Amino acid sequence: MAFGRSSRKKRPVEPVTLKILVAGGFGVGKTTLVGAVSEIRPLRTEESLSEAGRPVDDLAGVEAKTTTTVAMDFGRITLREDLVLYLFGTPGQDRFWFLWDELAQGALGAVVLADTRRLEDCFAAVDYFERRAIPFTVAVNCFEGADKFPTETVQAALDLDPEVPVLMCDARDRGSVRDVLVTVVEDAVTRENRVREPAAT
Ligand SMILES: Nc1nc2c(ncn2[C@@H]2O[C@H](COP(=O)(O)OP(=O)(O)OP(=O)(O)O)[C@@H](O)[C@H]2O)c(=O)[nH]1
Ligand SMILES: [Mg+2]
Repeated sequence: MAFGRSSRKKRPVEPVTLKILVAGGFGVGKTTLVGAVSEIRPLRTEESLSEAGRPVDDLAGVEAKTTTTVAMDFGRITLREDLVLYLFGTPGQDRFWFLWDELAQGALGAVVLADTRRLEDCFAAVDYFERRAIPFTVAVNCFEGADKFPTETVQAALDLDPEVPVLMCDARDRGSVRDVLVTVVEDAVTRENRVREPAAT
């Protein structure tokens, strides 16, 4: 049987699948971000915020929030015909840190979502990825009413390596989140190539 060019063209492309983490502090919009872009109904593990959690779950700025992620969010987006991202949203609260190592296995890169009204909430996520050399991009989720800062200010406040991309986003907006994910993939791939092919001397 002959395999001409035309029959080869019709073969479906087997996409490359990449795992991306979505991290950041409590209530910064991780579940919202995964839900905004996922082409499958996102798997969520939301539980109601309880009276018992009130002293530790700081709702300043997200007073309308009624639930929190207790294990993970999961979603999928096809960036290109041959490139599919699996998104894993992490739980935001400190008491679920023990899940992170499991979630981080095999991740190409990560988004650290930040809210400028409480930037310190994402320090732990930034530290986590820096320590493990997992490439990450910082995406500032621009809530209404939050002061807008230039990316350089955010970069300095988080004491980031100048190569770490910082961009503004709206976690509810599909296009905006897509742009963030494209940046994460491009940055992670660039870094990986640099590690594999050190500059010739
Ligand atoms: N105004 C505004 N509200 C947002 C935005 N993103 C998320 N929210 C709201 O903020 C609250 C927190 O969003 P979540 O997506 O649950 O945050 P999370 O980071 O998953 O929270 P945890 O899993 O509990 O850490 C929800 O009430 C959202 O509707 C945004 O970009 N703008
Ligand atoms: Mg969540």
